[in-house]
Amino acid sequence: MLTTAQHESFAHQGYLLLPGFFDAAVDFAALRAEYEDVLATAARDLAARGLVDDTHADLSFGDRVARLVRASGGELHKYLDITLPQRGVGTETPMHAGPAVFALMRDPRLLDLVEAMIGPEIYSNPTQHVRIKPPARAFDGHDRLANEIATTVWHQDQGTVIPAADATRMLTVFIAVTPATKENGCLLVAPTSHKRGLALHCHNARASFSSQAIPDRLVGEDRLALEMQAGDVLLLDKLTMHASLPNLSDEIRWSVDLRYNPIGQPTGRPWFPGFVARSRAAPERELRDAGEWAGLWAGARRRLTIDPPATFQRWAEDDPGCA
Ligand SMILES: O=C(O)CCC(=O)C(=O)O
Ligand SMILES: [Fe+2]
Repeated sequence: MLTTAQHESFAHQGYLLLPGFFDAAVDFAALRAEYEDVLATAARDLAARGLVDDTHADLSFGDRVARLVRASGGELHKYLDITLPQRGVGTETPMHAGPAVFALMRDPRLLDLVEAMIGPEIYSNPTQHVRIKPPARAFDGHDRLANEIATTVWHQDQGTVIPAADATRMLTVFIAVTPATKENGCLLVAPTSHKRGLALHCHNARASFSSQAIPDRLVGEDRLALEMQAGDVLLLDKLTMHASLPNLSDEIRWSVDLRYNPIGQPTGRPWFPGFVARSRAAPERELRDAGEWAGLWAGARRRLTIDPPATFQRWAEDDPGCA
C-alpha cells in the first residue's frame, strides 16, 4: 500500500500526502447526496426551533450552508458534524451519523492505508469531524463565529484527547472532499514538528468555544501550506503541529478528518463511541451497521446529558506558560 520511501517520509516529516487517493466524483457521490438531506433537515429543524426565519431551500448547497450558519449563530454546524460538541450536550443536541459517512470510515482502501500505518487491528477513534467551511465573508462582523468555524488554530491532535491516550498510536486521516487551496483555507503543517513532542496549548481567547492553541512562538518558522485536490488524502502524526488558513474564496471548503488507533488502546475521548473498523484476528467484532453506529452516538448523548465530563482540556486556562 505504501512504499518504503513514503513510510520514511511520514516518519521524518510527520505527514504524508496521497494525491488522488479517492476519485472525488465517484467516491464522494453518496456523501454529497447524504449531506443534501442533512442540510435540508437541519434547515427545517432550525426553523422549527425558531433559530432561523427562512430555510433558504432555493440556494445551492454551499450558499445555503453559508446563509444558515450565520443566521443560526453557528448552530447549523452541529447538524453537519459527525461528533457531539465538547460541552453543553443535551437530549436534543444535533449531530450526523449517517450511512455514507460510516461507509467512508470503513472504506476498504482507506483501511488498507491505515493498516499499513498501524497494523490490522483497527479501531475507529471518535475524534472525528466533517468540516464544511463557508467563506469567511459569510461571517463579516461576527468574529466569534469566524474564529470557531472558518479557521483552525495551531494544535497537535494529541492535545485534543486526554492524557490517558498519550501512548496510543493514533493516526489522523484528512480527506479533501472539495479542493483545499491557500485561498479557501487549506491546512498548514509544521514539518518535523512531531519530533519536538507535545507542546503547550493555551486557551484561545478569540473563540467562546473552548479551543486550545499552540502559542505562535512555539510553532517555529517552518510552515507549509498543503494544497489538496478533491480526493487527496493526508496522513498526520498525532504530534504534527497543524492549523488552517481562512476561507477567502466564495465557496465552501469541505473535508472529513478521521482518526484510527490499534484496538484496545485508549481513544482519549472515553465518553464518545468508537468501533472496531477492521480486525483480522476477530472479524466478527467489526461494526458493519451504520444504524448501530448512530445508536452508539445516541447512547453517548443520553449519558452526556446526565453526566458530562469534567473537562476536555489538558491545559488549565491560567497555565503560567500562557501568560
Ligand atoms: O480542517 C481543518 O481546518 C483542521 C483539520 C484538523 O485539525 C485535523 O484534521 O486534525
Ligand atoms: Fe487537527
